[in-house]
Amino acid sequence: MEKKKFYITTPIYYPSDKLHIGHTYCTVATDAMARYKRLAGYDVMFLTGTDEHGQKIEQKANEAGVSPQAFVDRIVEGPQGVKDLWKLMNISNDRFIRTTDDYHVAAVQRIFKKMYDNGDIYKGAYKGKYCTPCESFWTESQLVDGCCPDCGRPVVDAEEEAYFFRLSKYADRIRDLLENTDFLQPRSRVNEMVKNFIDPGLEDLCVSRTSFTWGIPVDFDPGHVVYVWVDALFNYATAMGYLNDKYDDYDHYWPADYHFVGKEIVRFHSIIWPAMLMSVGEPLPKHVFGHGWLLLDGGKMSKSKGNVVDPYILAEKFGVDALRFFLMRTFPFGSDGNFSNELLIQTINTDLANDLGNLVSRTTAMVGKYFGGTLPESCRTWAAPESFDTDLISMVSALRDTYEAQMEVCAPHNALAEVFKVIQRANKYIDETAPWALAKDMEANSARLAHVLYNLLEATRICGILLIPFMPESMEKLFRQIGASPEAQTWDSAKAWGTLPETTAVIKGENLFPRIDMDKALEELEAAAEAAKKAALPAIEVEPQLTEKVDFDTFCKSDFRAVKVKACENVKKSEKLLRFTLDDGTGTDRQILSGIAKWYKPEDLVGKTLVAIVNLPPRKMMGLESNGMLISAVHTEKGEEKLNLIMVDDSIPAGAKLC
Ligand code: ME8
Repeated sequence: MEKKKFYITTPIYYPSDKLHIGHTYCTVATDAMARYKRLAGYDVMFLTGTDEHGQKIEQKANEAGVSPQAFVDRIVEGPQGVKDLWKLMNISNDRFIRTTDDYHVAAVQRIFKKMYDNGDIYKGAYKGKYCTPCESFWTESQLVDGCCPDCGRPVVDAEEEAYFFRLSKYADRIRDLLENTDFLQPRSRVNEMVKNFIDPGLEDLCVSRTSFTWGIPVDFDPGHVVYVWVDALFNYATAMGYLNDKYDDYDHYWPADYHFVGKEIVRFHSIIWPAMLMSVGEPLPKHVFGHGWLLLDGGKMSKSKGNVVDPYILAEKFGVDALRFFLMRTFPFGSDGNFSNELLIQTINTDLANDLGNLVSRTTAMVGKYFGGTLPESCRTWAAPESFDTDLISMVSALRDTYEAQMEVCAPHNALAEVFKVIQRANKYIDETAPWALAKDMEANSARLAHVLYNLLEATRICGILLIPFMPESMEKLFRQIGASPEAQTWDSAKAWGTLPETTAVIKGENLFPRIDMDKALEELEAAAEAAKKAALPAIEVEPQLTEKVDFDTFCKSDFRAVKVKACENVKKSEKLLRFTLDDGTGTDRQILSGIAKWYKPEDLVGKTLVAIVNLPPRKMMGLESNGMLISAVHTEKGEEKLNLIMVDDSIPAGAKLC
């Protein structure tokens, strides 16, 4: 029988900065869903990629002094770039699209022309408000307190010749789609869209720009580039081969089953995207799911606020699977959730170390200890089951269905909650059956003990299968430990209690999820975040040069001389000051105080020839008089201030004038 297809996408990410845990959240959710569908036997297409055009990228590239293409190449393909992060997070995407890929560029030009030819795109003049960071146009009525309704930043007036898309023409059909179908999920997002955008009246959308060049050129009107959202949204179709020859899966996979997107881009996906598809006469995606945000201290994570969380640090410290699991287990998928390191560690300790880890290690240890790793034949059944036997078996046997029901409504957090209810039940079963007590009289109890342990292995196996989409690598290890062959890891076998052969060899392996010392881990995370922040700082920074001119005569009034250090000591009660006794060539010692104790030991400076300005008025510091100033070179290295005294050749006599 031909497999049913399932096509799912993440948003394509802006490669304007390194991605953070918020981006990882959406991609891990999509990955878990894709893996679940593959497990359940679907022919899955999972697409992700990068959205590389637009003014924001152009500006960032200019700031970095590189071309926009070189700029995005580094963030997409470079170390700790987008592709690298998805590899780290074990993301199983089948395809990756970059909107700078030639085939996509050519297809978008064809799409734009198609909408122009059918009269849905026309030329007009754009007057309105533009949010540069969001690359979004807004009408006056959409602004919130005069600022961008998405990001809250100020908008600017913009006016230019531009192409428009007849979004208004599709208002009724979009309203119908939102209100009368399950296209947009969760349902609460429908009300937001209708109230905020449809009810006030949909206006035509400006879909070309002339004020910058980093975009897909409108090929029939040079000077215009296609609005980045038109370019970006069509990625979902071009990556399957729509209007291009690069791929030929469009007829097979389109329409997409799910677009997973963050809540702030639901507007683009549930209004503009279906309207444009209606315009080009293509079927609409079946569902758009608008998930919530991971918040940090109650606010959105963003690079500009400097409050982003680095997935590399967390994955290295706790393991990729633990991180994936935490993201999906903790936050209801449609709502916002507050991220914290404490919550992450707590979840790992409670669910993974305590509940799942203990179940696996206790069960495998007991099979090893009491039966040398292999249970005897006929352990599968027991003639007179106790109520807790039937309770466990019926709960585990029903698990796949309850799990599936939750996954089908995009509630991975609930699906995981169902699995963990069973894991907790299985741990309780260990207490109820007390295998260690049975083991005291093996002659009498060996068959019963073997049955109890078989039940525990089966419960573990079935929970393990349903956890594959969330923690694929750890479940491989788990299956090895409980001796589950590939046939005992399938979706079908998750509903078939008793699949594990009775004489399977169980291996007590490494602890799958070691317990984490909260205080120690928090401290280490803080240090790692600090180090990462430092590493991101520029290697060398020097103060910008002054542009204000000083006239030559004024400059010449400063008297710079070579001076030799006769003595140098720390000033009492001062951490900063050194007191220098200097030979300045006049025959009288000169005293200068200098705030450089952080960088030099006094004894190292004796005998050196330095440069001082000697005609400054005297200054008192810590009760001592300073006559002049020593000249140093200063710069910043990785955010740390560095200072080097200017030392000159010792053959230069004391008092020599520098000019
Ligand atoms: O929006 N919590 O790209 P993007 C949860 N290029 N999700 C978050 C998040 C957080 N703290 N921060 C970001 C774009 N995201 C467009 C998409 S699709 C045709 C074009 C999510 O890199 C965000 O909600 O700014 C969005 O869904 C995704 O990351 C990409 O954001």
